[in-house]
Amino acid sequence: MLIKIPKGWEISGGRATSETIYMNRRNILKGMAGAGLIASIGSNAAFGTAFAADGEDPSASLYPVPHNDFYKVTRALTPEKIATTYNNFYEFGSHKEISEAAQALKIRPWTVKIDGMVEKEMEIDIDDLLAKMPLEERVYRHRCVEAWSMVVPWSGFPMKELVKLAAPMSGAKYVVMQTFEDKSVAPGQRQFWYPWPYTDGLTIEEATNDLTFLVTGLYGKPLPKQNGSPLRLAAPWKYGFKQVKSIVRFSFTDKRPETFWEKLIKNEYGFWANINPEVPHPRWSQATERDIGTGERIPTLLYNGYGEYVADIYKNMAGERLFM
Ligand SMILES: Nc1nc2c(c(=O)[nH]1)N[C@H]1C(S)=C(S)[C@@H](COP(=O)(O)O)O[C@H]1N2
Ligand SMILES: [Mo]
Repeated sequence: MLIKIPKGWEISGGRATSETIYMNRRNILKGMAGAGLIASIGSNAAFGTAFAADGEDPSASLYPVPHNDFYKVTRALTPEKIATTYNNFYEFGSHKEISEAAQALKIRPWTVKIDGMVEKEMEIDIDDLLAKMPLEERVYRHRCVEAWSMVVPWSGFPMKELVKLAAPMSGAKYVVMQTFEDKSVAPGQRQFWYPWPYTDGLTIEEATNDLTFLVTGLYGKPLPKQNGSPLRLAAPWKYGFKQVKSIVRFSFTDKRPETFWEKLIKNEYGFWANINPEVPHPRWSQATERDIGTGERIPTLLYNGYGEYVADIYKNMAGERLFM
């Protein structure tokens, strides 16, 4: 296997979390699961009462998770307060101040369905999934098509681990991610002109790239609801609208899906949506972006700075609308 030497984009390794704390918590859980003491983590109250205070996310005791220092970002981390109060989540309103409204979302019980072109369709409880997956922390850039961006420490696991679990058939080419649908908690879903539920997709090759991350936490804690709890995507070389929040379903298919944003405005938002400062949005430039932490305007990078990991995926795709 080719070992990649990290490039010079340095960060202070300041987010590194304690391996010791992590190991203790994980070992307790693994030991209990191994001994059959918890038949189904999270699908009953045992997990929550044993490890988390009332009202806390039952996955709280899993965090912090070990920091993966391989993916480095030179910019400063965005303050947690800003990353968790300036959000896009149209289910809760088509503006940035949805963090309070999003608290109406019920994140337990939460079941993730895996279906379509897979060996065996399945439904898996989120806490069972968390217990199976190798959780780690990664600092990634996050760039919205609206030309703002942030840098945050996500916790989660490589999407390729979920693809492995799903065991797609050899003919499957795409995986479609779908957000929950519940008008009673998400007032935005009563706005009938949006093509709910929110969906977006990746090719299997993209989904199994090392960079592609399924996020379960932020800043060393469970993911806040407004950021897409309990499970959202971070494929950081693509615009933010690809990063589906609060996922309830992964469907494998051989047909390229039409995504939420394509259904809504096809000439502005395409399937690939790779970041490129030289390809403007039809209504504005993508050359620069505003860092919502520092307020600075900075140059946008091709593939958001992740070209060394992902550019090869697209080398034989001339003719595809790769950048919007
Ligand atoms: N279900 C759902 N997922 C979504 C969105 C949304 O409105 N609904 N907005 C997307 C957009 S446009 C962006 S920029 C990111 C914002 O993620 P953040 O609020 O964690 O920064 O979520 C993406 N995922
Ligand atoms: Mo976005």
